[in-house]
Amino acid sequence: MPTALITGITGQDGSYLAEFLLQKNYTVVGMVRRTSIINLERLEPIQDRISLVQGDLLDEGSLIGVLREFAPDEVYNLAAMSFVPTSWQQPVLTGEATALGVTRMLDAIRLVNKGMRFYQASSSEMFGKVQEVPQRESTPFYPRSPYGVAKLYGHWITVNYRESYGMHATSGILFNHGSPRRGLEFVERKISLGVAAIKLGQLDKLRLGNMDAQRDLGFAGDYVQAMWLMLQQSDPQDFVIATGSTHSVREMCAVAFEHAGLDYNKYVVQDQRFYRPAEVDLLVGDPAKAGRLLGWEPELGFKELMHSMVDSDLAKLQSGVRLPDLQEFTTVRF
Ligand code: NAP
Ligand code: G4F
Repeated sequence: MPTALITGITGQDGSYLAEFLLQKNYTVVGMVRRTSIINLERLEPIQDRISLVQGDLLDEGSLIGVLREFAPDEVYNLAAMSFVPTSWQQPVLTGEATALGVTRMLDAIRLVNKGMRFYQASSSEMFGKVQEVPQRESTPFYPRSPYGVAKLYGHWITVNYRESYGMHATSGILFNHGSPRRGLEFVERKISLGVAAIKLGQLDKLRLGNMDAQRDLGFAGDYVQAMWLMLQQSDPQDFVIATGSTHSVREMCAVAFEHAGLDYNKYVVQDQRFYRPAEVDLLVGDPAKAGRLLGWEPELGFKELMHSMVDSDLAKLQSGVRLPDLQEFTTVRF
């Protein structure tokens, strides 16, 4: 059976992709970076069925070592500094991991075995100040954050290695996707956890930034299937993966609070600290090419996703799962 290497396996998408590939009988190898606390929460149910190996996108030698040892057929590069606000605070680190990290991995593949298939986790953040609505594969890019700029570098270096070396290197331009496993700092999870905490009397107010921003938001479990489909094509190409509809942060709040029987107007406070130096106002993708060539379409809708996240956070808080101190959660600049 084929072997897949996943970088970023400890993240949201990495955990869903690992589960998906195990169902397809892959041997799954996950690359994890060294941390002072082991961070395998999202992998708990499958930990005994995958191999984990240390490596870091900042260190090309470690990538070459992992590729030599496990000889994967497919490499899914999901690792990145993925949180947009942090990219203004740490622009150089963001460039090292999210941009140059892609070159390090592509070059490691070129050196070890350029027959390995490569997936790059590109992002709708690259469209930034959008030049066309909806955004499709041919839409010009205009990134609005150091993160978006770094992802754009990763995108073009993937195209370049494909064209320079004939590698099966593919870039998936994925629009926002969440799940109950989403990092706490991303807006839809901040909202679902905030709703659960307010409902249970553990929090008074939810502090947010720009509630007019609009995002095309799907379910991570649906999106990892598209990654795999891209690597099964004989002809490597780039694809937009999106739902085709968009929702404001305000709408996310309305749907999530309403699901818990609450009116968001009473609890949400707009706080300047959560506004960004440059905003991406509107993202909405056109997934027609993915539908046509990959046969991919999203299954879980926006409301169902928000509801499942609220339900999951309610269950977690009720079962006493220790989440970060809720006071800090509302004031730290996520
Ligand atoms: P995530 O939950 O933040 O996971 C990021 C992963 O990258 C974590 O496993 C993290 O490891 C790892 N990582 C960070 N720096 C690393 C380094 N230097 N070396 C090795 N590993 C490193 O992100 P996600 O939501 O799953 O997203 C997966 C990928 O898709 C990311 O590249 C993201 O930028 C991109 N993307 C996401 C979305 C979305 O809406 N979710 C949309 C478009 C594109 P630790 O656990 O050690 O921190
Ligand atoms: O949830 P966000 O932080 O996600 P953002 O910036 O769209 O980035 C996510 O999606 C990208 C794909 O387009 C990925 F590449 C990236 O890795 C990440 O997964 O913010 C969404 C929107 C923004 O417009 C932000 O200004 O929500 C707005 N927002 C309003 N209040 C907030 C908040 N965002 C956060 N994180 N926290 C707030 O309190």
